[in-house]
Amino acid sequence: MVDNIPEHIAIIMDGNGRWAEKRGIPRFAGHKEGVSTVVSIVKTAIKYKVRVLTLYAFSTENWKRPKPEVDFILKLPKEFLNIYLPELKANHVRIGAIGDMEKLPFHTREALQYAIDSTKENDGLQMNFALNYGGRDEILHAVKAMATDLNDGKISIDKVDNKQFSKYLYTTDLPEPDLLIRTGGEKRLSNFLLWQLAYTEFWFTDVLWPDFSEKEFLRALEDYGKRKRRYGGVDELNEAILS
Ligand code: V0D
Repeated sequence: MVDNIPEHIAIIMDGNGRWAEKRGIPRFAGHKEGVSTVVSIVKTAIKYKVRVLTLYAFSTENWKRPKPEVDFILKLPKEFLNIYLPELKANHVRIGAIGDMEKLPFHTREALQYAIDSTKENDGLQMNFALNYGGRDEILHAVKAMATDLNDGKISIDKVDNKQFSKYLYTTDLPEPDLLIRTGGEKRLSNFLLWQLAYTEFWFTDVLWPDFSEKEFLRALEDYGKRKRRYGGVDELNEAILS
């Protein structure tokens, strides 16, 4: 039994290249296999009534990879959507994106924009892809947008607080993640959702993303269900001891 299902799950889908290298096949084959994991994890998320899923698909640092690998990765959204968009729509999925879309190739943006537009009325799982996303860039982007509004007199400086500021982030209107999962063995944030993860529970696994199964996903959900979240306060037992 899995109870206390997180409302918003963020995932760093790491280990695709290494998965392929271990098999002596090209790295792009690992990315392709990673797409299958996305499909299976989305199905599981729908089954367990997760409200929001945010997947780290392409970071601002990923441009440093060899050009053929980057080109291949940036074709995946269109390929994915050509096959799965009808099924996602049938399941009421709403697609969103976070990151700086302007630097992405036209074919990537076009496929993504179509998916966003044609699912915007859906009320099922909100599925966000972080594309050309970097947490520090996101914060800078928000600061600049807010400074412009301050300058134009649209907001006043004494009304600026955490809530107000967070409206300028790419994640406007999204709840903060309850659970962050990172596959592939690394235990770091790699510039993902820096502001939004302030109170999020972290769960790490050595399993590489192409091998990340429903069973492993449920382990993360079960583990999360057992944790007590305090948001900087104390839990009831501690409160009783301290008083
Ligand atoms: C590569 C593992 C699906 C991570 C999964 C452009 C690395 C496979 C999408 C996708 C990627 C994005 C937007 C959308 C629909 C699907 C995707 C990228 C990488 C970065 F609307 N998989 N996938 N996007 N990989």
